Amino acid sequence: MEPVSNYIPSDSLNLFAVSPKEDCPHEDLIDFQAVASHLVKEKLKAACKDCNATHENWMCLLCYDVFCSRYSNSHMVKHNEAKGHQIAQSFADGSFWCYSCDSYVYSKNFHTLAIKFSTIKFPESTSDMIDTDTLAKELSGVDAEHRAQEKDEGKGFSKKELIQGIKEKKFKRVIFLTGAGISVSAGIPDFRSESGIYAQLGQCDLPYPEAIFEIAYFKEHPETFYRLAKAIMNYKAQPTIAHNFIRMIADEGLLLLNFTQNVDGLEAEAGVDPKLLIEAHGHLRSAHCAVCGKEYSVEDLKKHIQEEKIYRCECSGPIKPDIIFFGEALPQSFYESVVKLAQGDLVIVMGTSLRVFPFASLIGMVPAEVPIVLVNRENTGIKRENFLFLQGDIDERLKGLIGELGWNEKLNGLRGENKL
Ligand code: CNA
Repeated sequence: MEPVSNYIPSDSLNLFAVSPKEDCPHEDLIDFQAVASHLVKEKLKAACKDCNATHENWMCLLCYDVFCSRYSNSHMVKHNEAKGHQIAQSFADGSFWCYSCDSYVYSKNFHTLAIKFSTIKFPESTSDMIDTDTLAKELSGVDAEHRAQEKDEGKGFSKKELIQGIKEKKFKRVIFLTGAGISVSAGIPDFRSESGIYAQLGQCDLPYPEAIFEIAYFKEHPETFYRLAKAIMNYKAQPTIAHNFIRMIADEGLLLLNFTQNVDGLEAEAGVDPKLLIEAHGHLRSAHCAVCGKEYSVEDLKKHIQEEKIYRCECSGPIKPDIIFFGEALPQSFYESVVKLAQGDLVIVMGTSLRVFPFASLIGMVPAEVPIVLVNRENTGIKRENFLFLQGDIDERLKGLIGELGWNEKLNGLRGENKL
């Protein structure tokens, strides 16, 4: 695939942080327990203290006051300037921004707030199912500082147990949590790898790379996202070994659910039943106005993207495909399916940095007795008992696994880039 930057004007050579800063020195000022007690349903509905705006507000993590975003009347920015309170949480997507670091920030200390945010934003589908305190306790075992020590090693769960358990159908309710890394070998760049989208966006005129996927930024500057969409649309990707591995688990009747962060549709392309697929960050099969929400033809949107014209609604808002941008709520199906994490008997995590919330909080909802297998280049912060880390290239690691399961022929019969 051609670099994304080929489609984007390189009139700025700014380089930006490519992921939330994990060592923000200002988080020491936060009393996380106190913030958690202020993060309640009523707070999420609060209007901006200065202008009464109710849309896309933020809560200051130092004084708990609520102000509007820089895309409304910038009262949280002004609050930071006036009071020096640096860190705030977005009520649109639960992310954390530090004004002094000028960056999204995250560390294990924010886990409880991230989970509490997810559970109260959608109380109708989660409050009876999830006990936030238990989750927070579980998550204290997920430590972002512990990365990539083991190869093929685990605690309390071995590769032999994994293979035997699948062969003998001891695992009957397998859950996959997947991310952009499983589509990289199909030619679609991920976000955070060295050659990922964020690194390539270093050459664009964006305030910071994540802005390209922020709904508020898109409403003002849709053209950058349209160029990226054109690059991705023009690339006809095929399912990878990872997509086909999920399909094979499904064919064995062992798949409970695949939560994916990907929007490329390659799981369905590989033949995974859409009913077993939760596309947490949406898809490219339909389109709506980013401002008023009116539905538009995705084919017309694609035509506009190809011709590099902004497709606008009658309200003048730009039309976007139904992928979830930062600042937008995840689909209801995501929250409704969260309960299934307690029903799985094996969880396989592949190709994700587990940095995007609330998706990343799923890992903390896996019961302690259920083994988690991570197939990834680096350990994305999972540290617990009952854990096996298959480190390395996903396709290579899965090829080995598939061989040991005796499924080579099955794989060869499936479509896509199987490369055996
Ligand atoms: P990410 O943050 O870019 O993380 C990808 C992870 O996969 C990293 O840990 C990489 O080290 C790892 N990885 C990449 N390639 C390989 C490989 N060949 N072998 C082993 N490990 C590998 O992406 P996440 O999915 O965690 O972030 C969530 C974002 C990415 C979601 O909002 C998605 O919508 C978004 N995204 C999706 C696509 C897609 O649909 N294919 C592409 C790019 C971004």
